[in-house]
Amino acid sequence: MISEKEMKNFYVTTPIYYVNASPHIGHAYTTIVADVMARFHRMAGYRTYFLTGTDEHGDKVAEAAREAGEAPQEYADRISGQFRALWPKLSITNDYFVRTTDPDHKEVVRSILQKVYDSGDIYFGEYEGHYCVGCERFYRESELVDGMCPDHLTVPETRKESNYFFRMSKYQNWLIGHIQDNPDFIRPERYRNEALAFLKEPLEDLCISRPKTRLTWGITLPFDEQYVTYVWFDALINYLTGIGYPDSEQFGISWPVSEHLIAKDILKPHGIYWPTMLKGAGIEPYQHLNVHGYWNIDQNKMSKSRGTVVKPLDLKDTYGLDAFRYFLMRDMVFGLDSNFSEEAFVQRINADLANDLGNLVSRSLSMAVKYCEGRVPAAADHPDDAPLIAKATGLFSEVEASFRSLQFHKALISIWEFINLTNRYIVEREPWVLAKDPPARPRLDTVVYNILEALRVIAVLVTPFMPDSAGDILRRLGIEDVEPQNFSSIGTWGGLPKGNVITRGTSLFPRVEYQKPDEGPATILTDVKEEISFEAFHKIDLRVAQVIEAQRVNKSDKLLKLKIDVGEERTIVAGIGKDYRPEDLVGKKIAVILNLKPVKLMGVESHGMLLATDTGDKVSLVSFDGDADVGAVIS
Ligand code: ME8
Repeated sequence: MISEKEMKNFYVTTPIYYVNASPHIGHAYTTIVADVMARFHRMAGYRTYFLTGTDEHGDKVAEAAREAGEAPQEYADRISGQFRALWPKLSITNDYFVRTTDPDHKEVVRSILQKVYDSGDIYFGEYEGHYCVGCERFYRESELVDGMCPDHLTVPETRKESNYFFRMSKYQNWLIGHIQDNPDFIRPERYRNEALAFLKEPLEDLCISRPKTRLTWGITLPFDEQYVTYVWFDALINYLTGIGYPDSEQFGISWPVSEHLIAKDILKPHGIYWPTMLKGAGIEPYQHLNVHGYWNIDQNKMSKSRGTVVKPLDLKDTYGLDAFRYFLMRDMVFGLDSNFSEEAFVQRINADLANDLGNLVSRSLSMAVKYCEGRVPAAADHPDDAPLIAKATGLFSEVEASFRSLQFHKALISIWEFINLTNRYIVEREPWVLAKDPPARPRLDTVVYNILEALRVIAVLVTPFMPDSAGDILRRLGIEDVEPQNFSSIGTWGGLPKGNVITRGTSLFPRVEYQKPDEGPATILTDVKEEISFEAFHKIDLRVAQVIEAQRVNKSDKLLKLKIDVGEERTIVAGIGKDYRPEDLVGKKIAVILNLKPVKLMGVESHGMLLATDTGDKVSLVSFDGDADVGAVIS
């Protein structure tokens, strides 16, 4: 048995979001990354704690409440409620939701302020400077761009105030040393360098109060009733409150392994203020600050006035939650900015989910039903299967290494390489040929077993990213317990029990068609074909072609390689080899789709697809009445 001390722990946090605006894709991204990390660690046997919440005090929130005509608390309750209600809809599995207006949080903030005050690191002083209301902070002259706040592009107010200050400057050298001694304290490296660049300038003390004459919406200082706490000194402490600081068991377990997730906008408070605050309060620094880039919309910053704020629920409702989670994790390289476009999103769904994974699921399950009476067959060792099994057994470590370096997109690339390897395994082993040869029965069983087991390995590894679809695949494989923490055979081969009942089910990821915003919502195609517009049909480049050459594809009795004339020469690969002999095809006029994305079949690239019926027993080519012109459009 593993002792308490040996138990692996994991603690992940998101920023607590301001309640001055409703949740958008940026908030969804950070929270989904945290969720994927939390789920992965639970699956890998870590005792995991995941914290998110809302930041509710300060000028910005007070102003937003005023604009909405509500009292600050009432307003904060309402918007905080929107965040809290959103997360379960995105399958977020946070353990706790912290609010800075919670009484226990206020208590912790006051106790830390008192502690730092008693130690002499908080003093009373006067300050005059450029204050940006949007950022809730003073700016140095050198930080302004043309006299304006670099973030809000507004001219800051000049403010003079008597306030309380935290001696941040005292900890400058300590912080530089800590960042240098712990190269991954702030990561990726570009943000570590950015933090070190801030620290090249002398660090000023941090103003940590606001006089109540100007702002009352905040936590009253424990040592002066006339002041409230500066919102950042209040907000950062949520990471301690959320795990029951100071004396809960959870705090002892989680704090030493804390992983903060933020975007680059709040690097300074997290990379500079927070570690020095912790040092001042006599608390160990967090373990890692993980900083990601920004989602831009059509190459621009999201903007309410331009109407480019992307709402997570809109995307989820149109395309499905797992597709949305997959896209965010696959298309952003953690640390760099990424551009969101709905068109790119649709392309990803169709290529990676509908085509690669969706097809694998439906082919594999169909074969089990058709050839093995709907049960997982028995397998035997065969040397030809070694590459598939080797990739499968190494896959968990590959994915884990990508998680460790925050390269989530790479984790997905590794899994997709395995999906493609499995798809190739099916094409090359040709179970449909084995099925026609009774002595090959044991080999057919092994091939089908391997395909189903590969699918199990894939489903387990995509669980953190796409929990609903992964659970669905596992259940179709007859695995009932789909709770990640109960997965026992991660990184091993052969975990799928022989005899499990297989359920075919419906298409997991239907293809989706992108329609420009003025054409109405995107259409999700299902197995039952829906109506399409005339314009959509016209996007298909359907032509008359003439076969110039035809030959069999090596090692396949089904695939033929055809050279065709459509006004230009093309090569296509077609699965008609059982019903048509190559020599009978030369000179024939056939119907082809020209604008299909090229695919490689048994090593031969196909630039188009011919039209034929396929009943399972017989393939029959579409032909023409009379003499059709080569290259003519079919409409
Ligand atoms: O800063 N792309 O709250 P906030 C990616 N309350 N992520 C984005 C994003 C974008 N375009 N826009 C926002 C605050 N985010 C403070 C935090 S923590 C103690 C206090 C995400 O509501 C990203 O995580 O402005 C960013 O850091 C955060 O939302 C800022 O949220």
